[in-house]
Amino acid sequence: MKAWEIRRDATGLRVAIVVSRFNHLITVRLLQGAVSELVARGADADDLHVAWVPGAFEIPQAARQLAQTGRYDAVVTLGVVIRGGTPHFEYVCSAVTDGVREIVRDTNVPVGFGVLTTDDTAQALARAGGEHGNKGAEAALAAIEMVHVVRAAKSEPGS
Ligand code: INI
Repeated sequence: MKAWEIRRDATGLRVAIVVSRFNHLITVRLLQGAVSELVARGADADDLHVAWVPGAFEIPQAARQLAQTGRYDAVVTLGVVIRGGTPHFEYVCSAVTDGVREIVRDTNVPVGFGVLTTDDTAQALARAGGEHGNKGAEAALAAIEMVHVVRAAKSEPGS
């Protein structure tokens, strides 16, 4: 058995980060987590380009546009959707998850998914640098790993 090496080095990577303003007190924490993770793993802060969008619903359009430019090794998407007791929650969640999945399928550019979908603000805060870690950092790390997986998969393991 041979396996491709797991790589988590962000040196030289150009990354677009799409972050929604809705629930911005929480999304800014996700952004801090994502940027810290990328820089800690070697990315140059000047190579991290941030696009703010109004809400989670708008994330896929901006992420697709950025992925299609060919200028970025990866895209990281960040948002917070909080259940408000209305069907709107389900629609926004479906739109953002389906939209991001389609970008990956259509462009093959790695997209880290850091969109929280929670019942309440406390759950979101716990996942934005609180007791359950930072989903923004996790999404950034997933994107870094996938850049290397996609590159490495062009050759056999160990080559
Ligand atoms: N957008 C979010 O990012 N989070 C939410 O919780 C949310 N809720 O609950 O409505 C939300 N709605 C706005 C939506 O994403 C669009 O920006 C809006 O509908 C305009 O197109």
